[in-house]
Amino acid sequence: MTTNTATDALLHKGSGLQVVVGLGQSGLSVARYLVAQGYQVAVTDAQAVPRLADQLPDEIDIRRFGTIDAALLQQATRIIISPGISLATEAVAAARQANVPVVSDIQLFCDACTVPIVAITGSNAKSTVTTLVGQMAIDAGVNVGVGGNIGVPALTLLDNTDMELAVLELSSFQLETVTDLNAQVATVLNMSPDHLDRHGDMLGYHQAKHRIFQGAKSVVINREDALTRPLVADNLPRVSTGIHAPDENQYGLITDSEGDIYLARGTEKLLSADKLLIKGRHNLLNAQAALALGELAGLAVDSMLDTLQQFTGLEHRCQYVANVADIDYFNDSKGTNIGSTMAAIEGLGAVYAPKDGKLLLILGGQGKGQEFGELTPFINQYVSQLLLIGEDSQQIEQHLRTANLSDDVALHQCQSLENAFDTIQQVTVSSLSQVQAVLLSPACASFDQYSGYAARGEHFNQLVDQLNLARADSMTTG
Ligand code: UMA
Ligand code: ADP
Repeated sequence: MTTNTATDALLHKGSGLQVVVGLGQSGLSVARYLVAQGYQVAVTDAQAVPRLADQLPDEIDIRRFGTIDAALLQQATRIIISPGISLATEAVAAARQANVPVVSDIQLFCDACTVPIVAITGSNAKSTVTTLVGQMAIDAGVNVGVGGNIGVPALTLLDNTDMELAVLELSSFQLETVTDLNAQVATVLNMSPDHLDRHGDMLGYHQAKHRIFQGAKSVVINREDALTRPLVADNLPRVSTGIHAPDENQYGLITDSEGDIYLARGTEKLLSADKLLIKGRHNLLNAQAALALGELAGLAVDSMLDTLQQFTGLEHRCQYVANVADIDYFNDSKGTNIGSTMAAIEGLGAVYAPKDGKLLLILGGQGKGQEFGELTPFINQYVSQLLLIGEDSQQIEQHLRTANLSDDVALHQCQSLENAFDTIQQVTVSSLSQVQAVLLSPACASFDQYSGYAARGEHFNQLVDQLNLARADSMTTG
């Protein structure tokens, strides 16, 4: 791959000061990239001692830490903002007001990238689908770079000069300052409320996500979610996904007379759903999205179907942990908004309901301005025990009760996961609870109690292990 912004390190000398705001993973990648391009670069971060400061290139001598330096931002020719920093931050808003352009690392990436881009956003399933498409490309023999919100800063993909395809997971934060991403294929997988504390309302969130379609050459849409359709560019090649039987040129599900479900394209059955290792209706949609994106990026169908049959899913996403005392434990710590938690309750609830089983659901953390009442119908149908944790647990209870939480659902305020496990032991003693599965799917961010969803999920797994050991001990001593 060649890059548009080429190798001459002197090229951009004298073109003004580039100010990198936020020195996390993406800020560091931007600073390194811009220095290599020959720009004059300054960095500012609200932390007094940002963790990555000692990894900055020596050429950067303007380093303003401890507060985002408003005066520095006013001197910038261009600001490159990190996704975790809101455009409403006072110093940033003032610079925008003064007409200083503000872009993200993703803008720099797409300006420089000369290979086709598969661009993936959505409220949920981004990492799952991004990983799948990346794996499909590898298995098809394509030299692919996978990055973006998934944890690999996009600009670092440019280090691979042999890259033939870039697959990007993009968050609304990364997209809100992007113009003309020019993806080969772009998708919004699904839309449900998230990050409303940052975007103000659903409209702001929707507008940010839909910037992914700017300049796209083709699109993948979800037929059952109107909010995933681009509002403009109706003439672009598009392939759709959905849970119903597909028309020509669409992906969908066909159920045969035996009740067996198949992934299908048009009238052609591609693969029995039983052959997938990832379970639940939402994962059938994810598989279709990956096939549709891969098709529009030029990958061969047979190879993609092979990949699908090998894919075991990602950790902390409806991950089966263990069976303890006849109860299955599932870690869905990555369920950080109500859309993902609905999918988890519905997907797993439908597995246990035919056996008269109910779920014990652990919910709560930082609520991010969501309306939790929307979960109530799913909880009333599939959950018998509801355990609330985290800083917004009282507010969550209030939302659920206002939305007519059933009296058949026993609600416990537990504050922490440790307390929740004490409660689990008390309430599951009686078979009257009907609990056959414990599901951690918090619908909330974890930052009130953990460094991130992975730490929360690992803590859950650890508590399940302890429970298992305690039970094994009591069986030997008893
Ligand atoms: N900072 C400030 N002021 C603020 C907020 C942050 O100065 O108001 C500074 C912090 O002190 C820190 C730096 O900014 O030094 C952190 O920047 P960042 O929060 O943008 O984090 P990065 O390390 O650059 O990681 C970002 C994404 N983080 C966020 O969007 C919050 C990562 O997504 C992404 O993987 C990475 O870039 C590489 O592209 C994480 C995420 O949580 C996984 N994403 C959200 C999600 O998935 O829901 C959107
Ligand atoms: P993201 O990167 O968008 O957060 P992940 O693949 O990490 O997506 O999954 C996040 C959460 O969403 C997990 O709890 C997962 O079980 C759930 N999930 C996965 N696919 C879907 C889907 N199609 N619809 C709703 N929720 C989903």
